[in-house]
Amino acid sequence: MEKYNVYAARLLPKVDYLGSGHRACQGCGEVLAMRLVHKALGKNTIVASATGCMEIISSPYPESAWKVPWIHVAFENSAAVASGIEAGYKALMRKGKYPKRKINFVGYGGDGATADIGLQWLSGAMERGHDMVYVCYDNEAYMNTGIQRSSATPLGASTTTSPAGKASTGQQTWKKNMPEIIAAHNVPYVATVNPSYPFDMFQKVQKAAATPGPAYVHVYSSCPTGWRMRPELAVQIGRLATETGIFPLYEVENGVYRMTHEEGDLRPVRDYLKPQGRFRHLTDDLIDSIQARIRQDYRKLQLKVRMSQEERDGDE
Ligand SMILES: Cc1ncc(C[n+]2csc(CCOP(=O)(O)OP(=O)(O)O)c2C)c(N)n1
Ligand SMILES: [Mg+2]
Repeated sequence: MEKYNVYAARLLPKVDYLGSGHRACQGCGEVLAMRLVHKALGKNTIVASATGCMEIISSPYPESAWKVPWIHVAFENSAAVASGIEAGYKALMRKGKYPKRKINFVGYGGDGATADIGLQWLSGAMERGHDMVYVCYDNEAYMNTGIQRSSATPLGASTTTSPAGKASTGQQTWKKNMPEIIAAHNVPYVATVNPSYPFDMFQKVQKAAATPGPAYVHVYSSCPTGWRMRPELAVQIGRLATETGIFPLYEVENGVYRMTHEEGDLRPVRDYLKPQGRFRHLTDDLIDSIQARIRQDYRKLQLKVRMSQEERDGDE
């Protein structure tokens, strides 16, 4: 496995807006991602956060790990609240009651909040064209309430509501493709990011914040507790997710697809599944069918990238 360059991390800003002392599990990939997101967003940021792991661990009353204005909202409505804050500030600035300045209005949700219960609120906020960023922290289940499956749980994963056993092989449905759903809203910017690729992530989050109008960022967020894996694997598992084609890194800018990290030959998905207890029960046949679908989805994405490239070349 390629070695992670620890020195490279020193090139990112030292300042943190999510303080230490929060209560995330040891080896939580999601909190690492959230910290990086805030390094990229900077000081002038207001966050509306859905109920979920990242809310629970950062704001147990009367404490807070936040150094930016941050509001805890319901499980489903962070996109609506963030869009309301944006609309309010815009009106105040227009009326001259607040100095004109760039503020990042941000909505946060887990995969359950985003792909399931909050999907229509998010769709509305994206469609109305608010100048905001929505960030989905995807740990592939309802983790803080006890590892229940969501529509973003991958096929075959064992969770407490899709348990593997004699009668079942775990999650029975294919993962919902949230970045594609938001890209279909024709918003100006959609990106997938992975904290195991911090510079790629940093640049995309900055781009999302600088984009006028709605932007969507989908964050790969490993979870040692729910995925039943060793906590020290957080960064390695993230690299494997991208190296196997399970979590490709790409962006869609005004409809134009671009890979931001190209893999030559994809690694076998088996390498990704093996270290995770949630996939321990999978048979060779099941792994083969997962492998086939991953390759198919990856090819479809490459095709979109190629078509974008051809359109661009044609325009020049
Ligand atoms: C309407 C409503 N239903 C259920 C809950 C209980 N609940 C809170 S968070 C959560 C799961 C969150 O899952 P996800 O969005 O994936 O975030 P994670 O905990 O995995 O970070 C549930 C079921 C709630 N707060 N409100
Ligand atoms: Mg989740």
